[in-house]
Amino acid sequence: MAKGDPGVTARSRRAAPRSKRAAGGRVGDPELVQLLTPEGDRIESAVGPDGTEYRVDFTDEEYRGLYRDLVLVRKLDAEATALQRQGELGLWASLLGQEAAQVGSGRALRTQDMAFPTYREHGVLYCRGIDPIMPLSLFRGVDQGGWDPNEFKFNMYTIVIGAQTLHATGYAMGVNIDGRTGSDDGEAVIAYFGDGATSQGDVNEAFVWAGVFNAPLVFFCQNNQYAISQPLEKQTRIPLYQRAAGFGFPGVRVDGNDVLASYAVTRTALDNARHGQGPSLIEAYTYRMGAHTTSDDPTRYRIASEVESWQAKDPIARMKAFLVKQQLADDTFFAEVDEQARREAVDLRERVLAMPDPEPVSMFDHVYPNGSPLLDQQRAQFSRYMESFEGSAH
Ligand SMILES: Cc1ncc(C[n+]2csc(CCOP(=O)(O)OP(=O)(O)O)c2C)c(N)n1
Ligand SMILES: [Mg+2]
Repeated sequence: MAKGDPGVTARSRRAAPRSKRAAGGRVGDPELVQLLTPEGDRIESAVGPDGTEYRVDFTDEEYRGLYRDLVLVRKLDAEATALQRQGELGLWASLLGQEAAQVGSGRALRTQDMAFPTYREHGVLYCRGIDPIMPLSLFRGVDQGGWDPNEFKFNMYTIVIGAQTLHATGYAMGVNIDGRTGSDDGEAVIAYFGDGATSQGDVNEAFVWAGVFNAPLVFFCQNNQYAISQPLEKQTRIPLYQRAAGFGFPGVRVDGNDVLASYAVTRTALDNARHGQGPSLIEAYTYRMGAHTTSDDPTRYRIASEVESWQAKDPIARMKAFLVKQQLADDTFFAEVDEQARREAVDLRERVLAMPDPEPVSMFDHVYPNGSPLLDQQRAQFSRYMESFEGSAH
């Protein structure tokens, strides 16, 4: 587990970066903040469009911790996909390819920060310390989500596209009203959403309200290039991060397959928010390597060569290349991480298969916190109905 804090932790001497480059610094990618190239080479710092300089300063242990996180969340995600294929889950929305955007931003959150996910943020959920089985019980249909948003500072998964950006804005406005910003201990809020969600009214309304009320909110858009079958060019004619300017707050595009840059950019945006500097938009430029969900067949709308070109930018491969090149990890370490991932996946599978089916009458339990007379009536009626089957073959 990485707890890196740029500027605070000791710099790794062996991991000393090669060179310093302005944002991207690569032909064709002038707008991308990147600190780790696809080949695994470190870039000392990168400059965002508003002149902000981004860098990280992790210890060797923290670099290895980030790699471990990436491998674990990918393995658990693959296990969930397999469980769905075997009929054990109703549906699964895989994060394959988006591990760095999620682990980088998830590890950038401080304990007091609040996150509002979509249905795909299993990596952020993992970083928040929530048992990875929680979303599986939701997708198995045996409960309605399961975790306490206040305990973990991680809201329920939201399937309604973009709705959580409004929830996050309202929450962040409340943080301001309660006076919980203005210091290092201040609370910042992060709202996750996709490229397709940027076309939703909810998201644009959230931008307006967050901007006007200076809400301590980071809008974190994982641009994975598709909204189910709809490619990015159907959502926008300008880079998504540039939309922020129209709402009066900063926007930045980060290489979402680079865990270091994703961390650096998110940590800066969160710290700005907690210090009262208002909202910002991060566009994490990444790619959905798998299907939209297990109900989708991406071969019907995208070509194999496109997927292959993104495989060359794989977030885990580049972190591994970095660790090897800098001699921060050896084969024993990589084998041990793989073994841990295998064990955790087996454990996840066994616990999913052992999940009890809920009593049908329990569907009335969480409708209202304190119940209601009408609901009591319905519960009693339903119980009588269920009892009518007792002793019968049905
Ligand atoms: C309000 C609403 N409209 C439509 C849908 C159906 N739907 C589910 S996922 C999705 C695409 C979302 O794409 P994007 O925002 O890019 O997120 P991604 O799934 O790529 O992470 C749509 C249209 C929905 N869930 N909610
Ligand atoms: Mg998308």
